[in-house]
Amino acid sequence: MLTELYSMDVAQSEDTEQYFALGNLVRSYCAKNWSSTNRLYMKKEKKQAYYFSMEFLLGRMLKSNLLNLGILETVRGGLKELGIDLEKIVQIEADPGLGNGGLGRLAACFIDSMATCEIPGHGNGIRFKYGLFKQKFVNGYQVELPENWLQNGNVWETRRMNMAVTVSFYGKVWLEETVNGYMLPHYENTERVLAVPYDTPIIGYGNNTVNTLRLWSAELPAQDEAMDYWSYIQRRNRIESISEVLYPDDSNYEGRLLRLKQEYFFVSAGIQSIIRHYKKMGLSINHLAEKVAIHINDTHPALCIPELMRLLLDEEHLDWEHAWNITINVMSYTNHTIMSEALEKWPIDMISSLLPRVYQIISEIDRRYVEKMAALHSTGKIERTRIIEGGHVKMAHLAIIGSHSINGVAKLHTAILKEKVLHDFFLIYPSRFNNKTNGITQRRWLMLANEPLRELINEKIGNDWEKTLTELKMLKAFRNDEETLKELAEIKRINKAHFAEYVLDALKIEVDPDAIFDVQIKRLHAYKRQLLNLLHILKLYLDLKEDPKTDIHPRVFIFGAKAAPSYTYAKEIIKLINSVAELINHDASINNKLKIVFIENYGVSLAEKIIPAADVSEQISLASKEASGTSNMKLMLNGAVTLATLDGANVEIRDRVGSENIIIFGLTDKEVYQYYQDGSYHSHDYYENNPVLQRVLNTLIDGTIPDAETEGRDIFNSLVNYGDEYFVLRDFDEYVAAQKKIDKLYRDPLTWQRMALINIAGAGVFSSDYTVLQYANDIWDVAYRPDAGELLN
Ligand code: B1H
Repeated sequence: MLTELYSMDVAQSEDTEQYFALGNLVRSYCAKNWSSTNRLYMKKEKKQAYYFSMEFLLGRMLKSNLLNLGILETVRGGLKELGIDLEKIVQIEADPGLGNGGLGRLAACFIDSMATCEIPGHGNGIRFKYGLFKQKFVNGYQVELPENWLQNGNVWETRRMNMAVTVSFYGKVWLEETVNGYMLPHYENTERVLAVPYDTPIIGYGNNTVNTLRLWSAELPAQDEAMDYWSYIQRRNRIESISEVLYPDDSNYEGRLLRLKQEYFFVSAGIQSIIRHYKKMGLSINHLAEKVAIHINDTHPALCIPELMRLLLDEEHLDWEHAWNITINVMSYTNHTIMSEALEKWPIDMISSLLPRVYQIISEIDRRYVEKMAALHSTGKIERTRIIEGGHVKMAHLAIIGSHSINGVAKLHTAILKEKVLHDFFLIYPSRFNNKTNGITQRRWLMLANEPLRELINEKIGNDWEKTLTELKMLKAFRNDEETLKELAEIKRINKAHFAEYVLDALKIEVDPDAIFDVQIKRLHAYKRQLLNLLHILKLYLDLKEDPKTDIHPRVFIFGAKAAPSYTYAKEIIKLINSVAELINHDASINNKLKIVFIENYGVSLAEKIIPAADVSEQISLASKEASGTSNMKLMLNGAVTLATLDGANVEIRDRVGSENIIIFGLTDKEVYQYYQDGSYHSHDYYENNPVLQRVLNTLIDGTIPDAETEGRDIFNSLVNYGDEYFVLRDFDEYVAAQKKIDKLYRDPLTWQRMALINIAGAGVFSSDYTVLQYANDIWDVAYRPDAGELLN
C-alpha cells in the first residue's frame, strides 16, 4: 500500500504515510462487507432507521475500526515487526470534532452500537469543513482557532457525486391546480444548492455489518458555473459557507440565518436521498413508514417533518391526511435539554423568506393542529402548544406534533419533561412520551481507552462483557478479594502516571500520581457549576495557607472545558480557574498538596487519556438541569467514584451502585422547583451568614487571585448580588462536606478500590448497545441481532 500510494517502502516512510497507508488498507478490508450489508438490506427490504443529527462527534477512527474488525492485535503485531509503533501512527489522524459535547458524542456512540447490534441504521449529518474550534489559552483566556480537520485528507470518507441532490432556498412560490386536480407549487428565483454526500463506513464489532454515516457538503451546481466570474465566486462562497463550520454552542442556540440554512440543507438532502433509495426497491410510497424510520436528534433536524410532507404532497401527490399519517409514523424525536435558552424558535420572516414552501406547510400543520384540538382542549393549552406563536416557529412543538415518539435521555429528565416542561403536550399525547436513558460504547471507552483494565477484567471474569456489558456485574464477586482490589489500584496508578507524563509534557505541570485525580470534563456552562468546584479549591487553599499542616490527601483538580465563543460568563470562569491555577501551582507553601490542571482543547482524544486516570468524577450540575450526562458513565466504567447531585443519569448510577458507593450532595430537583415557586432563595444571605463561604468569595475581589480582577468581580456579583441562578452558594457547604468524605474514603485504599470495583461492575447497563436496542425495539420498529433480544429487559 505504501508503494501504491507514495512509491516508497517502509524504511523511507514517515508516520503520516504509514497512517494513510494503513487507513487505506483498513478501508479496503471492510469494503466488501460494506457493500454486502447494503445489498442485504436492499434484498430483504429491511426497514432502515436514519439518525438525523447536526453533530457526530466521532473521535479518531483507526483503532476503533481495527478493534471492530477484530484485527487490532494482528495489525499491532505486524507493525511491530516492521519497527512501527501503532500508538504513534494513530496520533496522525485528525480528531474530527464535528460536534460540541454530549449530544454529538451520543450520536457517535449510537451509530457504533447500531452497527454492532446489527440494526439497519445510519447517520445523516453535515460534513463541516471546520469542526469545533481549537481552544488555546493565552494569558489564561480562551482563544479560538479554526479546526481544519480535513487539511491532510480523510481516509474514511467516500465522495459519492452520483448520489448528489439539489436543495432549494428562497424564491417565490405559488400553488396552481393541475389537470388532475392537485394543487402543485411553482417556484421562481430559487437559489439551488448541490448537496454532495460523503459516506463513511460504520463497522460493527465482531460481525459483518457495515452501516453508513452520510455527511453532506454544499457545493455550487454545475450549470451555475456559466455566469459572470465575480457573481460566480460570490455565489460559490455563499453556498459553500453552508457546510463550512459547526456552530460552537452547546445547550444554547444561535438564531442565525446560516444556522437555519444548515438545518434545512442536511434535512432536505437526507430525506430526498432516503426516498430515492426507497423507490429503488420498487415499493409504493404508501408503505414508506413500514420501511423507513427517521430520528430527529434534538430539534435541529425538526424540519424533517415539513420537508417529508413537502415531498409527499408536491412530488408524490399524496393528499394531506395520508401524507401526515405517514410522516408521523416515520418521525421520532429526542429532547436533550430543558434549558430555555436552548429551545429553538425561528422568526416567521426568516423561515418564510428562506423556505417559502416549507413555511406554507408548517402554517398548515399549525392551522390543522389548532382546529383539531379546539374541540378537545382549552384555548390556553392550545395557544401554549401550537407551533406558530408570538411571531416565531417553535421547533420543539413542531417536533412533538409531527412525531409518534418523544423521548427524554434519563429517567429524571423524562419525568421533568412530562411533569413540567412539556406537561401540556404530555396531557395531549401521553402515549408518545417515553424514556431512553443515554449510553456509551464500551469499545471506545474501555476496550480501547483502558487496555490494562480490559485485560484485568478478562482475567477475572472472561470476556463476555465485551459483547454484553451487564456481565460486568460478575466483578462483584471480587469485592472482598484484596488481590483483585490491589490489581485494580495498580492499573489506576499506571494510568495516572501515564497521564501525568502527558501533563508534564504538554503543560509543564508536575503532578504526583499518588494524589487524588479529581476530574471535571465537560462543556463550560454555568449550570454545570465548575464554579462550585473552584470555590471548594479556594477553600482548601485558604485552609492550607492558614495551617500548612492541614491534613488533606494531595489532590490534582483536572478541568477540561470549552466555552462557546460568545458566552462571556463562561469565558470569565475559564480565566478565573486559570488564574487560581497560577496562584496555587506556584505557591511553594502549598507543598504540592493542591494542583490545578486545566487541559487545553478538551475533546474526544483527550477524554480517552483523562478518563482512565480519574479517581473522582465531578457531576455537580444543579439538579434538574443536566438532562443526562454521559461523562458520568464513562468515568464510572473506568473505576472513578462519582461525586454528584441527583441530576440526570446520576440518579440511575446511584440506583445501580447503591448510596454507599457514590457521594451525593445538594438540592434535589423538587427542592429547586420549590425555590422557584416560593422565590425564597437569597444568595446574599448565604454570603452574610456563612463565614467560611464569605472568606472564600472575598478572594474573588480582594486581590488574592492574580490578574483576574474583572472576572473575579463579575463572578462575585453574579453569585452574591445577582441572585446566583444555579444555587452555587446554597450547595457549597454540602459540597465541601462531600469532598471531605472523599478525602477520608480515599485514604482507606481497600475501601476506595472496592467502591471503584462496584462502579465498574454496575456500569454495564449504560452501554449504548442497550440504548439503541431499545430505540430499535420501542420506537423505530427495526430488526436487530437475533441474540440481542435477551439484552432488552
Ligand atoms: C445537550 C444540547 C445542545 N443538550 C443545542 N442540549 C445545541 C443543544 O448547537 N446547539 O444549538 C447543541 C447541543 N446538548 C446534552 O445532550 C445534554 O446537556 C447532556 O446532559 C446529555 O447527556 C447530552 C446527550 O443527551
